[in-house]
Amino acid sequence: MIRHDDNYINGEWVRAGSEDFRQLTNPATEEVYGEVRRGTAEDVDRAVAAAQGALDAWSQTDPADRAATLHAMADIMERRADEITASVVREIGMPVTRAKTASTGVSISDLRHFADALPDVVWEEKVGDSTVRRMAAGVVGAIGAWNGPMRSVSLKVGAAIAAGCTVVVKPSEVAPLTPHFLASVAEEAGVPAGVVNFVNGSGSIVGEAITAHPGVDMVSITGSVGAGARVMEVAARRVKRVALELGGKSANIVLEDADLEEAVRSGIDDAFRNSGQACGALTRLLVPRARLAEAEQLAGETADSFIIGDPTAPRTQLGPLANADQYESVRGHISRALDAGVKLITGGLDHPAGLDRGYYVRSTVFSGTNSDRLAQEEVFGPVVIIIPFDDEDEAIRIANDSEFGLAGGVWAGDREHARRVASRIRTGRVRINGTPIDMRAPHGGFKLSGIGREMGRYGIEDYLEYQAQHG
Ligand code: TXE
Repeated sequence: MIRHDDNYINGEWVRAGSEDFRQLTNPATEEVYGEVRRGTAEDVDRAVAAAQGALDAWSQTDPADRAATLHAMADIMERRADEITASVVREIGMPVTRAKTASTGVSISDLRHFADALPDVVWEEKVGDSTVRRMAAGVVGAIGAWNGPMRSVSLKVGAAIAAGCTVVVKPSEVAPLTPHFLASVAEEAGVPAGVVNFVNGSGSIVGEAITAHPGVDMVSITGSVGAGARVMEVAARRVKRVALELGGKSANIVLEDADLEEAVRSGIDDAFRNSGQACGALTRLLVPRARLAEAEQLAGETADSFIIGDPTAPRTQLGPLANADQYESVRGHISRALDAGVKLITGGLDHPAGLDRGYYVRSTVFSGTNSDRLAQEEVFGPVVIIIPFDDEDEAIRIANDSEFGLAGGVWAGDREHARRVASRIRTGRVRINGTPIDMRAPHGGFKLSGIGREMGRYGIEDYLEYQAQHG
């Protein structure tokens, strides 16, 4: 059993203030393997005081020194990559081969991207006789999610400290252990006391205390729409800036002249990463009506080919869902779709063969319409719905007919055609013909998907204010 008692405040590991513990369950085995002591509002007070105390000195450091610190943190993470990966596998059931790259590897490269982007930030420019400066936004509250326990935190911490801000982090209470490696990495890299602080605990106590705290200037959260909206509401009382990285229901449009087979295979792959627990997953597959039957067959075959099982096994592509609540939630979505008569292509509610324990859900494909509930709500599991369209305008209309606006995909015979279509889709990013995401480009959403952008220079700029100096 792992027992984690401490918060990281002002450069020291200090016992959290409550006598309550959150138990941690391995989603692949359903065994309890650890517990974490919950923090309190008083812990938040101490962490915010530390962050306020460190702000002036840190914000005045040379960006080149901050870049060196970020590279030092990345070096340490690289050295400790195996233990960080093992932690995320145990904590949320992310398959190890994927966790190495999509969790640990990307978190390392994000830190390096922030360091490399610092020289591109225009810190000072002349407007007439005045000088316009970029300044750190102040003390940042950073609230993480369980689906990407390390990355949802490292993106915020990396960008914020690059900008010269200091941070109070609350990892998701569902997956708090993996993000703590970042605190220990910051400590080892010699990040000054108070620049990075971690407080464990629930959203309703620690999350609210951070958001409401008069000493916190800005709050950045990755999570559900409900939690994001609540943060915005509480932050509004003190007119704080917010960055909200929330959910998605992204469409992958496969146009008439695209390579249907490649598009469907790549699209299903995108949708099922992290067992579909990815905010930008392409979970609506839009295909020409004349090719619907072909697309259904291809999608079903691709979904069936996923190797599901033990996340510690290198071959595994689909692990369990991250926790019992998520398992129940995803099964609820599937069950409602079945009750509503949406056509099931493959998967469904049966437990995957040979897996007696663990929160496993079969890779599932439905075929329906965009007005099905399944096409409108974020499922956050390995579930895709195929939707036919009659022409390009209809495909664009369907893609935009969503409360969310996070991501999308367009497949066409030529790139320019795909780009024209992409420009009409109201989402924060669009993958064209399956091109991988460049992690230096911005990530974030329109509509219910949120406010602000993470990653690369754009991520840093979210944590900066302008100051005009006249004279
Ligand atoms: O996350 P919550 P949940 C979506 C996804 C998933 C659903 C529910 O659809 O099924 O949300 O997940 C903190 N003040 N995503 O309920 O509650 C909380 O402690 C301050 C999408 O497990 O939104 C945690 O640290 N903080 C997604 C974080 O918010 C509060 C990632 C997210 O928790 C708070 C996760 C409050 N009042 C879920 N209430 C994505 N965008 O990738 C909660 N929190």
